[in-house]
Amino acid sequence: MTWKEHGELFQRYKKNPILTVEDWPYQAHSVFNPAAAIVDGKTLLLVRVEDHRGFSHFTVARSNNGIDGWEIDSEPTLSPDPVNYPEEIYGIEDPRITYIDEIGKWAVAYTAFSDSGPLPALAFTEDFRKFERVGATLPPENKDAAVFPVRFNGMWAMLHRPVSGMQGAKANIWISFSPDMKYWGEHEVLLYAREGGWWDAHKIGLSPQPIRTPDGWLIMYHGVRQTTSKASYRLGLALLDLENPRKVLHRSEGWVFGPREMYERSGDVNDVVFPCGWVLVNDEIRIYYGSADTSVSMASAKVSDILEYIHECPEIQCPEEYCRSFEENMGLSNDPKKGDIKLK
Ligand code: BMA
Repeated sequence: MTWKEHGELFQRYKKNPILTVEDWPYQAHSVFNPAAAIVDGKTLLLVRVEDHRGFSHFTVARSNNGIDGWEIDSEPTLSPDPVNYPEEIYGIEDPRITYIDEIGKWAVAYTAFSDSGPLPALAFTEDFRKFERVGATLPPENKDAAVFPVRFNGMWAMLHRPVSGMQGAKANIWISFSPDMKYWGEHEVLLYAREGGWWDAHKIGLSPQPIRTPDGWLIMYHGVRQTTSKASYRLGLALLDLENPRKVLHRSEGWVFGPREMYERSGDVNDVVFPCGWVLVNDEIRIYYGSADTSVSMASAKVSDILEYIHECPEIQCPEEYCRSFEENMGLSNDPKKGDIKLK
């Protein structure tokens, strides 16, 4: 059966979950939302581990085949350091890792849980043993950050998801730029949450780090559907222009993966699939995801299927549905042909 017939682009590994707290070499409550990369020929997961206070830290798990035989660090690999970085007082969460060739290091973007709410923070590492922190990159409330591996016109770029206190405001994915990965500016919305009945209405956020394909930057994002009884976290894709990542070329209409199995539907937080990392293995992309905020699972899709799929998704030219609320609320009109929002 092809992905077009069964409706989900990514296929679960049949022995999911691949890592649970029972596998952990020390006492913990849950293991989930891992970043992922291929390092020295092995699959490396930087796993979010929640302790019995409810605070999270990161621990590395390495495997030759990316499926089993995990070697897990015997103690936390990166712990919160609230003495030097007070924004980490309630822990560190949801890492995304990107190799930055120009500086020969991995950038680890993560959420620091401060006493004013979550915010994006950044650290670098060469070996996933020692880490140098940049610290907080943007103020709260903001999450789901990852950096691109290259500069655009001399500037580094980062995706992230600020949340506004304004009633009814949507939580959209933003892009920001920096000359040095420390000072971030030129903030603008990249991808809007949709409205009404859409699976990705009102709240979206980046999932794994952006990856470069010949056709553009592929990003995976989560959409949060709120119903009277629960929220469901599902996943969609978008393709950004290679030279100018501010430009969205294509975006999913339906989700490509969502909670279905028991280990995704029931856990610490029900109905959640939440990948923070993906890797390329031969001709497939594997996503490593937190299942129900409780365990780590894996799913994969062929690169050729992903590219075929994303090209069949609508071209995004600031379609009416994303701009309508601006138009109505702020006296703006849009010009969908040019992809512009213009003042009346
Ligand atoms: C998001 C993040 C994730 C979590 C998800 C579901 O806001 O905090 O860490 O997996 O909610 O609880």
